[in-house]
Amino acid sequence: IKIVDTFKYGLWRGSFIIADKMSKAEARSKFEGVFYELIEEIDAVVAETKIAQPARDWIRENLKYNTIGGKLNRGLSVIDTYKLVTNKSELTEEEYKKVAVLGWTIELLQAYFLVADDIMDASKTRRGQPCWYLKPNVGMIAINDAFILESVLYLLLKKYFRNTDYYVDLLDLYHEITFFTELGQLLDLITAPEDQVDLSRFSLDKHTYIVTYKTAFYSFYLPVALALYMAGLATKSNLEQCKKVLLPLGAYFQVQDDYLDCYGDPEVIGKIGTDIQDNKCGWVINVALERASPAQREILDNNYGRKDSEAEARVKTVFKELDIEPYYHQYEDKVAGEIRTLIDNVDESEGLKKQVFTEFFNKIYKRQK
Ligand code: DMA
Ligand code: MG
Ligand code: MG
Ligand code: MG
Repeated sequence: IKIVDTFKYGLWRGSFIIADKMSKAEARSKFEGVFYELIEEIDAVVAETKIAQPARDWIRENLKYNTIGGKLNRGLSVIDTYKLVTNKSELTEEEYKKVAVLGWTIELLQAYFLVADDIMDASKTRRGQPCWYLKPNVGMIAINDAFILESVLYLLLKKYFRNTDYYVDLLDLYHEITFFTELGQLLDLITAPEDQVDLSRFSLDKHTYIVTYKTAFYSFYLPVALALYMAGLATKSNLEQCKKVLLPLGAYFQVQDDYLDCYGDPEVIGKIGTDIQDNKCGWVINVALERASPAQREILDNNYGRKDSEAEARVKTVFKELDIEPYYHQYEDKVAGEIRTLIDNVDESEGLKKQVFTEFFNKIYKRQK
């Protein structure tokens, strides 16, 4: 009897897991479907300018190549958060489209940052394909293409939110978060000069500033804040509480990104790591610096930040000796505990839900890509 029960339970649980996966895949493809509609809507606006057809085609290609193909964590979180805080499991078509558009505006912001980031980081691949700026006919036109991706986001905000009472709040939020991301990128870049390796400039404090500004604000705070504005729940207290949880969560996400840059499988993460050769003030090197002996420190000083794969391999050998990998797994558990405490302390009295944060956390905990 026990065996039969276990079997039945297994089947029941198994089908539950499959159903959950299917609904996630469905949610994703429904969201992706909206983007194909948006490409047509954007093209119609571009056409009004009477620009030549090749430019229209170029913009469509830019939109497709750079906006689609990612994990969609940010965009989907806007929809998930909106449904949670409004207590609606189903949305009308019109409401769904609107919140999905809001989700796509973050994906466009992300596309804009990534096209530029890949040029600045001299990256080779992104989402399993060559970086846009490396495409034979693109090159530095990619800089203008990045600007266009950003402009398109405002075009969509205008089309869908111009008549709402929170339109100005959305614009303000976008401008502020974009500026913060640029500040993070600035510190990331000037802490990693190409020809002057000076590891004494690095520190975990500096790293925390970089990752909070370049990643956490736009990837974690922004999706939830957007959903709260649309739900009419963007009170001062709710927004402050979001920051308290989502900035550390986003910093953790960028620590994972730094770790995966060195230890992830390029086939899985869709990009080839560049941080060691780029002299980046990432999480891995900062931990290594805290643990290195004088001899190991000398190897790091002489090999970090060189555009040379043998030097990169020597750096990785020191990382291996320093047991960075097992330390990272301990660190993940420690951060998970801290974030759970932050979530437990969230005050739900103004309509915010702890579940918004637990879902976001579950999306990224122990991620491999
Ligand atoms: C990226 O940091 C931050 C922004 C704002 C794009 P990164 O260079 O580590 O990202 P990636 O590893 O994806 O190139
Ligand atoms: Mg990069
Ligand atoms: Mg970068
Ligand atoms: Mg990275």
